[in-house]
Amino acid sequence: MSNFQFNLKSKKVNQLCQQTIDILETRTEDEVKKSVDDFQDFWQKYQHEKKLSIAFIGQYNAGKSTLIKALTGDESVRISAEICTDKVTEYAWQDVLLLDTPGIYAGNTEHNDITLERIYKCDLLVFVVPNELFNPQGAEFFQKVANQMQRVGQMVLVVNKMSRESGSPQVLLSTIAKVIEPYYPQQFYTCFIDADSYLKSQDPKYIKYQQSLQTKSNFNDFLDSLQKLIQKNELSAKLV
Ligand SMILES: Nc1nc2c(ncn2[C@@H]2O[C@H](COP(=O)(O)OP(=O)(O)O)[C@@H](O)[C@H]2O)c(=O)[nH]1
Ligand SMILES: [Mg+2]
Repeated sequence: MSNFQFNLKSKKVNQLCQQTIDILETRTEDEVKKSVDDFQDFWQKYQHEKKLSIAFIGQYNAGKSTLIKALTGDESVRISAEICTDKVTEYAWQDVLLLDTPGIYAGNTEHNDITLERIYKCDLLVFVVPNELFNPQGAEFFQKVANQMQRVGQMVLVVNKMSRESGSPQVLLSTIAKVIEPYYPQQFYTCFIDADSYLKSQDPKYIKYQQSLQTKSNFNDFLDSLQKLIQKNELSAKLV
């Protein structure tokens, strides 16, 4: 079922529920009143729970956690050059729920499956690769998410660590295009950033360099990509 059909169906269900409630609310029998109250309790909670969720996925060590920390400013986000967690962790960012995943790495099929299961339920995805781009597991994982899970149009591709020796985005884009065939980098709002520079720009210790760190981070491009993706998917995302 396409998202569009899903939206229409969901709208119709909402309308039917409201009509039924309107009729039932005119009834005075205790049993009916209780059912209406129960339903309204449930409905309120359900509406409250409906939050947009975005999973950060990709290779481990690509900078997924750094990116989440840069977005949320949450000090509890763990960053490490080692594999530091095999769990999916949730962080609140405004009205959005961010999921930090351990990332995909070789010889870890069980945890990779856990990650896959969690991201199935997420509205949108941010796929992070480092400036060296995809390793073989990363490329395979990307294809799995785009192809098998059909998440094209719901995913941003972020190339992180651009402050390192990286080559120009133009050159990187042509390499990316080969890996993600038959798709194009533009379909993934591909952006080139340095999350670590943005994180530093938020640190009072580096206040003197705040502006230059922010420029170097190119973080606004990532925010733009994310904003476009949220706007494009807003209705369907909230209904999932
Ligand atoms: N130079 C540079 N290093 C980064 C950047 N982002 C993350 N790192 C470093 O890469 C390592 C892994 O980062 P982390 O966010 O834990 O990666 P994750 O495994 O994808 O969550 C850490 O040592 C970070 O400090 C970046 O934008 N630039
Ligand atoms: Mg991490």
